[in-house]
Amino acid sequence: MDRRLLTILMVLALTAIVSAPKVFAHGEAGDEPFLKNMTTAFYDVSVSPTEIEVGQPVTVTGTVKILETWPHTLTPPEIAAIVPVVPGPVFVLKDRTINDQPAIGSFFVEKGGIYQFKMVLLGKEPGQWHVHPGMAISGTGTLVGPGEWVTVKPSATKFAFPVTLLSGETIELNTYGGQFVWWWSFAGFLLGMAWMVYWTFTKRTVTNLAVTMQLPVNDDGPDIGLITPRDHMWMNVLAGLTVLLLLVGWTYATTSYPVRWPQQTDWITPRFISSGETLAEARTNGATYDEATDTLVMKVQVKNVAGSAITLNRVVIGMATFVPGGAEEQAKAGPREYVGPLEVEPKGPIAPGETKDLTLTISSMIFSTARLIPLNDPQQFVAGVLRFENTQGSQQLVTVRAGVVPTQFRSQIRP
Ligand SMILES: [Cu+2]
Repeated sequence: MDRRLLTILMVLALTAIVSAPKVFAHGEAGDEPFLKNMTTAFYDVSVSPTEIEVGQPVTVTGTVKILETWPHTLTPPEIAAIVPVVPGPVFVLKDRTINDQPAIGSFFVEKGGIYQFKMVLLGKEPGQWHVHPGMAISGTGTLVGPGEWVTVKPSATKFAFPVTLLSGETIELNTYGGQFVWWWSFAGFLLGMAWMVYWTFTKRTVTNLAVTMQLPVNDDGPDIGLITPRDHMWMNVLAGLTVLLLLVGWTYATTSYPVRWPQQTDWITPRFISSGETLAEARTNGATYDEATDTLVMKVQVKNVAGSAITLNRVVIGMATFVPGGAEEQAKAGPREYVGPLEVEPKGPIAPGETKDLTLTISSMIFSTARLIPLNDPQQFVAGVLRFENTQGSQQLVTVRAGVVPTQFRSQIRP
């Protein structure tokens, strides 16, 4: 490659690295809106406490429902794991349950499934970290739930993560085998580097591609001194050292660890959690979205099929929860940045047997910060979960989907 071009590229790369501002989000805004609102709904999420010292626990609880509206363009959900979404290995995962069952690894999931999770994390690195629960779905990727800032303060006691093995021996998992893994990988790296440096700097293989490209595949190019018998000798030495490294590794593993076990997989099918006693039948009659004011208006026809009056107390869209009532009600619904107000018109409960046309108005910055509503997509849908409650306190989750018509784009508003 032209040296000047290479220099420019290097300078640009360095500038990008040095000048990049601290990144806070987890890329949730980057995902297409359908990937968030049509796939899952996270609700009742809690991350607490939000201030700890290194080594102390943070508990993440909540529920995620895989929606019946799962897009057919995505692989159907089959296997998933609930994971902490944090910036790098700044916490360790100590304990995790799904629907009250220990979930060491992944578990089987299905459309419509409801998964209550609990994760206990231990603070490992001091700092301010944004902690989200996420659902890593095989074939789709990680769908992120609402997050909360957690401050991890330095501690006088050193971070420890002891684990007792089947043999009864207790090891420190944070450092176990760390030195060996490092030096062993480094030995392999050195061999690779020796090979690369040999062919790049002393030969015309890479620096003179125009010449070497002219040669047929199995031509050593002896007349231009490209590959000599001496090179063959050194490459045989490198290959020999690689085989030796492998032999040493195998012998070391067999003699030092006579009892070995394959890595264990424990996939569970979590116990079924119902969407609740049937209280309501809901049908959407379209929605509009005003980007300039971040306002979603959804028309829903609700029929009360329960024996007592019902009310709508939550609308969950992707990682966001919208709640009727004031700040106090909102604070109970999840991490602050992902909870917004919900206005239901007409107000008041729906009597048994009554069918009411409701207008749900949600004005919230979350729509644009998390990019939840499609604005320019071939399929303009928004899906969400409506939660109804009757006077006895029974609740039902109803998944709805509505076509969204954008009424005003932000670019139309000129300052
Ligand atoms: Cu985040």
